[in-house]
Formats: sequence, structure tokens, C-alpha cells
Amino acid sequence: MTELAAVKAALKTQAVETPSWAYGNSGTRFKVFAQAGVPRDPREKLDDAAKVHEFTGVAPTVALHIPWDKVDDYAALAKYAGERGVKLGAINSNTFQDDDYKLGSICHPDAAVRRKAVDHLLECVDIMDATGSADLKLWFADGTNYPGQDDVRERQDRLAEGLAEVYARLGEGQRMLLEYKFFEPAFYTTDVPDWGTAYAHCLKLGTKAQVVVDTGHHAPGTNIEFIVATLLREGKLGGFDFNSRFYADDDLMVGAADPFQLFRIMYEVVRGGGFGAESGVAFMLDQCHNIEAKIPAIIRSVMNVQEATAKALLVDRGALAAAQREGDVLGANAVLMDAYNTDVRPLLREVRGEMGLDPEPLAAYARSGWAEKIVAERVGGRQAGWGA
Ligand code: LRH
Ligand code: MN
Ligand code: MN
Repeated sequence: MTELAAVKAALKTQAVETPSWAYGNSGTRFKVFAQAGVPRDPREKLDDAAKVHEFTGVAPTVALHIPWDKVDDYAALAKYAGERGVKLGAINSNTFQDDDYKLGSICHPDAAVRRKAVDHLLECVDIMDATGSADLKLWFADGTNYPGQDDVRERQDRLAEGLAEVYARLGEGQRMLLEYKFFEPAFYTTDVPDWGTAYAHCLKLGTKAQVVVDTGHHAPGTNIEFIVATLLREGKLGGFDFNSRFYADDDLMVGAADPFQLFRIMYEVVRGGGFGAESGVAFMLDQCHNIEAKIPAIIRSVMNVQEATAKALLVDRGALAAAQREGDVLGANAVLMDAYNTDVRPLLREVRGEMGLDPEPLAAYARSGWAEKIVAERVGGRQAGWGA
């Protein structure tokens, strides 16, 4: 195989998971601008996700958020997805929207609230059994707002205890992916604020516990690709929640704010053996499309990930290693920048053609009439999450 053929073959195996909540209405705490035609239930979210996969060919799974995607029969929901050519992916837990969670969930000072939170996580594993999902994605809004509010160390003990109970419930082939976030909604301490804390808990738990890097969950200026390289080296990178940010957890389209950062991350992924199904690294989007059309925005996001991946795969690793060995600072940098500055759009058009797809997913989606159909048929779309 020529090198280009190998790059194309790798791109055809790419899988980007889209989040059910990105298909619903969303907004800021100031206003949700409702869009016509948004899904009214989990099945309609899957219908839309199936369209993203149909036109991109690389978005075969859909993440659920419980209880936002609560249904009576999860096996039936998985079957419904399969009939549309997609599968259910990670099950995302939700321990942040009940009044009981004001002081936290799994780290709450009251054992009864901790019990409720852990029971929810166990229920999520039951759902994984029914859907065939491999990953339980955990994000905790737990933290404190004021110094002295709670015992920070004890909160870590409570976290470890709750996680251990859920870990013990995981079945064969199931994993727990722990997401960190440096602040929000808590403003003084957060119980899982960074990759180090997540890593320490996952290391204690065992091989089925891994860390998720949500690209929007770091302080400005954080070198995310270094974190990626380190976690991969330690065998603890479970996956990504991709999105982009200018300020905080903006949840904008991945690759929109800083495509160069996305490239640098994907280069470390490729370099560290994190690309490809056997690596176990899950590539998921975690975004909200507050003002832009949702399905095209998700298609665009998937394409942005593809472009960054193609550039990362095009890095001349041999030339880079040689320049690095020689201490050729500018030469090494130039090898990386050459790949980044390559226009990979023609290559991706070819890849899509070879996959039997339209080379231009956005144009093909626009021509398909799906947007008009859902606006006509779906009246009363709901907000992502709360009540959806
Ligand atoms: C938290 C988060 C987490 C949630 C999702 C809706 O900010 O990134 O992944 O589950 O947003
Ligand atoms: Mn996330
Ligand atoms: Mn987030």
C-alpha cells in the first residue's frame, strides 16, 4: 500500500460518536432559541443522527444522556437505531439536575443523596446491558462554592467509594469513562477538576476505568495535547468529548475556535497509537448548537474532526523523527506545519467517493429535503435535556 492509500484506509475506519443532546434545542442560561423541526423524543434524535451518518459515513454511534433520553424499553430503542443504520454509544449519566444535588451527588455530605446518585449510575449500567453500550460516561457537577463549605478530602473519599461500587457492577467488555472539568457549576472546588484527579481515581479502580478529555474543560492556555500524550502513554485515555471554546465550556463546534489545537491533539493520538478501533479511544462530540442549524452543524463538526485527523495522518513521521534527533528545531517544526497546512479537502472528497458517499456531505444533506421534512412533520420540538 502506498502511504496515501494507508492514510485513506485509516480515514475510512474513523468513527465519531454524536451526542443525542446536540440534536435538541439548547441555549445559554439567558435564552433558549427554539428551532423548528427539532426532535420531540429519543427516536427522532436517532433519525437525525442516522442522517449525519448517512452523509458522512463516519458517525455510526449516538451517545445517550439519562434521563434526557429516558424510554421504557432500551433494547427496543437500540433496535430502532439499528434499523436506521446506527448504534447506541456511550450512556452519559446525569447527577446534576435534581434539587437533591445542590451540595453534590456522589460526594454529597448526606449518605442518602450519595445513595440516590450511585443508584442512578447503577441504573445506567442496566441500560448499557439493554442497549449493548460499552461505555458509561461519568461527569460530576460536584464541588463547593466557598472555602470551608465541606471537607475537600472527605469528598474525595466519598467519590472513591461511590465509583468503586459502580466499577464492581461493570460487566465484561464494559468501561467507566471519567470526565473532568475545572469549574462550573461549582466555583471554588470541583471534585474531579483535572486529568490528574481523574487519573488517580481510575488507576485505583482498575483497567476498566479510563479518563475522558472534554476539550472545553480546561483553563485557557492548557496544553491539551500533552495531557493526551500522557494519558495514552499510561493506557488511561478512554476517549474525547470534542467541542471548541473561546472562553469557558462554550460547547461550540469542534475545530471552529482552534483547528490547530485539534490537529495537535490528533497528532498525539496518532503518534500514541490512539487511532483505530483496537485502541479503545472513543471520539465523541459534546456540543450544543444554540443558534446554528443543528444537523448541518454536526455534519460540519464530523468533517472538522476528519480534516484534523487527515492532517495528523499525513505528518511525515520519519522526517520528523530525523529532524528531532538532529536537534533541528525549525526543521522539525516545519515537518509538522507542512502537514497542518496541507489542504486535505480533496483527499477527503476522494475518500468519500470511494466509500460510495457524496463528496460534499453538507450539500448532499441540503439537497436531501430532510430539513424541510422535519420542519413540516415535527411540531413542538423540545429542549435538549430537561424534559426531552
Ligand atoms: C459537562 C458535560 C458532560 C455532560 C455534558 C452534557 O459540562 O461536558 O459531558 O454530560 O456536558
Ligand atoms: Mn463533556
Ligand atoms: Mn462540558
